[in-house]
Amino acid sequence: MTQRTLVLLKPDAVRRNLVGEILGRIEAKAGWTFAGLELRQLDRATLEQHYEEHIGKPFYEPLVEFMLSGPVVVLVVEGERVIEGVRRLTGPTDPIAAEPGSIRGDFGTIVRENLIHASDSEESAIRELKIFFPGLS
Ligand code: RTP
Ligand code: MG
Repeated sequence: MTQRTLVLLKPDAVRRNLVGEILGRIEAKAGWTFAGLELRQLDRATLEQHYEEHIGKPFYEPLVEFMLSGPVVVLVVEGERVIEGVRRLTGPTDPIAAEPGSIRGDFGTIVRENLIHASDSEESAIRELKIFFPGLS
C-alpha cells in the first residue's frame, strides 16, 4: 500500500545538525522516496492549523513558540506503509520512553523538543499534507 506522510524535523533537530542523520534513516528504508523537501521558517497561522487538536492544552503555547524558534525541515515521504513506518522510526512522544534505535530514543530527552513530527494516520496525513504542500497533486 503506497502512501504519503508529512514529516517535520523540528527546530532542535536543525540546530543540533541532526538533519542528515534523521533524513538518512528515513531515506534508507527500501522503496521510500522524498516527494517534497524544504527548509522553512513556519508562521503562527500554519502551526495553528497543524496543531489544531492541541489548542487550549497547557503545552500548546510553548509548543508553538518552540516550533517558531528556528527553521524546520518539511518533508513528504512516499512509499510502502510510510505512515506507520515513519512513526515507528520516530518512537513515542516522550524521548526517555522511546526505545534506543528510534530517532527520539537515540537523540532526545525533552518531551517538547523531540526532534520530529510524523502524521499519525491516513486522515492526518491528508490533512497535514494540504497545510504544508497545498500544490502537491
Ligand atoms: P507529533 O504530533 O509532533 O508527531 O508528536 P506526537 O504525535 O508524538 O505527540 P502529540 O501528542 O501530537 O503532541 C504534539 C507535540 O507536542 C509536544 N508535546 N509537549 N506535555 C508536554 O509538554 C507535551 N506533550 C506534547 C511534543 O513536541 C509533541 O511531539
Ligand atoms: Mg501528533
